[in-house]
Amino acid sequence: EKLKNEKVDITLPIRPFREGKIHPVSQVIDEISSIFSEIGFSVVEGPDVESEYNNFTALNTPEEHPARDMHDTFYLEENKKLLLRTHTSPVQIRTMLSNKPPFKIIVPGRTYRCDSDQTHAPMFHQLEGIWVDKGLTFAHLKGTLAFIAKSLYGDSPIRFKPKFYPYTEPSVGVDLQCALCHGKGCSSCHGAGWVTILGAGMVHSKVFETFGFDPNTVSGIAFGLGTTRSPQYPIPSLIYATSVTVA
Ligand code: 2U9
Repeated sequence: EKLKNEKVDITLPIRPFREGKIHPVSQVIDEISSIFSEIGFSVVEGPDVESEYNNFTALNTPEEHPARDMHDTFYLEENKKLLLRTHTSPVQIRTMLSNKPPFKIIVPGRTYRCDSDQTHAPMFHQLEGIWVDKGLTFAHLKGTLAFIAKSLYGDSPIRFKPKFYPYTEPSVGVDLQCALCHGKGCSSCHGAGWVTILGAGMVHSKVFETFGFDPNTVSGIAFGLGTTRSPQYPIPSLIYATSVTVA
């Protein structure tokens, strides 16, 4: 009788609860990583706190280079030996230190610079990549970047322009024709008709020499893009992560 009277109805539906979801920045990184995996790149990660050797010296960035200025870099020690990485390139350095070519990797992650303002956060995300093997040429670089641009942005034309980075030579910037105005100029592209989407180049021979790799035998392509700053992504989660105002 007691059991019958004290029966508890456990079939009551639970109260609704808020579901979590993947952060838009992580979605962007996952989607770009999946595109790179189609052409054989694996994903590698590394620490946010780095040595000045991995962040600068090994990347052909001498002590007097402006990028080393206190204004750009969060140093963690008076002697400037430890810092918050200013780019994800130290992970490529770690890979070169512990592996022999060939390797083909992308490196997504947090990066830090102390030059923030209303449109630049002191912590932002980058995705860089490096492919080192025998016989890689500028054609491999152009082909890889054209494939990535097409996968991310569809059929908008791209153009290459000369650039300078201490760790690549020659270096290029890649522009995408503005997907909103098709090159006419609008508020999204600041009237230019084109938007820069990434930087890239052939790995500098001095970088190879640091690791004892013979630059006459191996060559490499390298590239970098900002995953939170790239405008005009057509894929849905990327639109969610960026906001574009149409003129
Ligand atoms: C090694 C050798 C070469 C990585 C590269 C870029 C060009 C580049 C920036 C674009 C916008 C990052 O998000 S951003 O601020 N990066 O343009 N990065 S080549 O080159 C390397 C890296 C490591 C050993």
